[in-house]
Amino acid sequence: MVTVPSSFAAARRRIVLVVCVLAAVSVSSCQSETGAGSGAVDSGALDAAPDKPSGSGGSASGGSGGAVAGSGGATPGSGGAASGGSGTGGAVDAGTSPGSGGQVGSGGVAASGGVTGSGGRADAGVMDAASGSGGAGGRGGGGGTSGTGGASAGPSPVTFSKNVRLNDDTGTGRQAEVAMAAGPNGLVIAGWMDERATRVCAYSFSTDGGLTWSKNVSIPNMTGVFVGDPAVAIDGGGTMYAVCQEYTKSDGSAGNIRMMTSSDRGVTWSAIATIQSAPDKPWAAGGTDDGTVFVSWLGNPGGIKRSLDRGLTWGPVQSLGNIIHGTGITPSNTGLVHVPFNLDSNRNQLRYLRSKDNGGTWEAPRDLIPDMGTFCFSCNPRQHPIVGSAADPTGRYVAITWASTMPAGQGDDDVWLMYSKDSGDTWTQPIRVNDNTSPSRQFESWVAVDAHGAVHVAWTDYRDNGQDETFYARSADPTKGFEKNIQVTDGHGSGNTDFLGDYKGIVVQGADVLVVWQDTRRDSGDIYFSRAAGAAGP
Ligand SMILES: [Ca+2]
Ligand SMILES: [Ca+2]
Repeated sequence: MVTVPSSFAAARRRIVLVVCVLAAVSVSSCQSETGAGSGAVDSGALDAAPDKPSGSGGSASGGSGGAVAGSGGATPGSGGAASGGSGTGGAVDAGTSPGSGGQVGSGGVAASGGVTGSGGRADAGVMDAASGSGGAGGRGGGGGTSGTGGASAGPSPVTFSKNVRLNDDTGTGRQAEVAMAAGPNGLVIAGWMDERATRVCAYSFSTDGGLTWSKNVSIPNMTGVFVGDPAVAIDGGGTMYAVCQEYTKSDGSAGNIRMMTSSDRGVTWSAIATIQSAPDKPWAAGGTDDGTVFVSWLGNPGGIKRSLDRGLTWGPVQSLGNIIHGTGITPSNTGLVHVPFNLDSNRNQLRYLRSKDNGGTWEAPRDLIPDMGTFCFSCNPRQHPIVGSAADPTGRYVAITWASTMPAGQGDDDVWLMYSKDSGDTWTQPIRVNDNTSPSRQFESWVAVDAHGAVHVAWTDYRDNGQDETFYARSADPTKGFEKNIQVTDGHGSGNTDFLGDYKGIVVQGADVLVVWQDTRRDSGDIYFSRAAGAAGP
């Protein structure tokens, strides 16, 4: 969505590409965080009755110990000590603040008995409002690698790496509006709007799954007024697509979608071409076939179209109706393509378009819910009706996310998710992802789905005194709730900022979860990346 450049006075020059500091991503061996409090949770803290309160907050250290033990395997060394996990329950009563919570700690619900080792993926951490006085404490064990007594693991641990800054400038210009895509053989690309000098769309890519990143490359403004709103994609053959909106009117009411591509893992890039006239905000997605790429844009009407030859030629435009912002595009390897978006924010329905032939033809659109809630256009920073989507590689398990104020929420922005297990035929109602217990803003959510159908969500979170932080949550099956929210950021910035870029990126690559976001810890905006190795594992 258009934002007026803040640094027009800067010299109008092509960005000189600066060498990127290729900071290695370090992965902590720690598997679970320890909650506040002192009373250790042993296996006895695993309680098959999810509605059992913890009483007066027997402040649990860890929720982790018990949670891990119950989640199918056992913590290394504890030898499957906790046989306690029932098939259904297992609340971790990790109360640090009696009466305030009712959160069930993550990892605390065992899919099957710990000692049997047959656990598989645990249904971890269902939020249970009936948990009564159980405290909010204890980051419940996200851990649970297989113990000595168990033959297989519980849920894969989630440990985010040290945050790495991707924009390689040394100044304090603002970077915002970040998107990310993953492809074959460790290929990842991130793109953002960059105001280090004259505003450009900037990109960095990785050929090793995010361990190291390239120097920044860019698409400058060439014939318009300014540029922004980058989008990125990688197709099944590994061609990278760097997309950028070039505005030809200063109010953002007209412009062109620009694109450059690389088919040699970023060694060389094509010339920058105009591929579509559009007023604002393109999105892009790589198809599973080499050379297949989708591009969408907002407007009245917005549209979507497909290329089968790396963007050289394009098929017909499928109209999307009046969309203000946000058209997630989710291809798959079975020909299913899912496209959910907010239609006409005055009427505010969640509209869903599906193709079963890889975007060759489209079914009649359906409205999944009639009201997506209230979007905080006037907030600082704003939340627009942006809709993210993702699916497992087959397109069967599909997730849609957005942030808005809904009647079932906290009275302010919350993160919502709808989930389908049948290729988009039927959907859950909106499920709240954020588990903070006092009202605060959670917004700018984005989603990934792994090969096992598990859902991974990232968003901006103001729960810690209104600071700008990024959080994450996982669920093996969102119909059973989400694991306890985890903070991705290892620093924080002021949340008192006028603009946080509207959206962010999260992708699954193999067994890893990759997250990219705008961060105000250093200046008015930088692009940071973190990686949770193995978090999308079986
Ligand atoms: Ca910056
Ligand atoms: Ca909230």
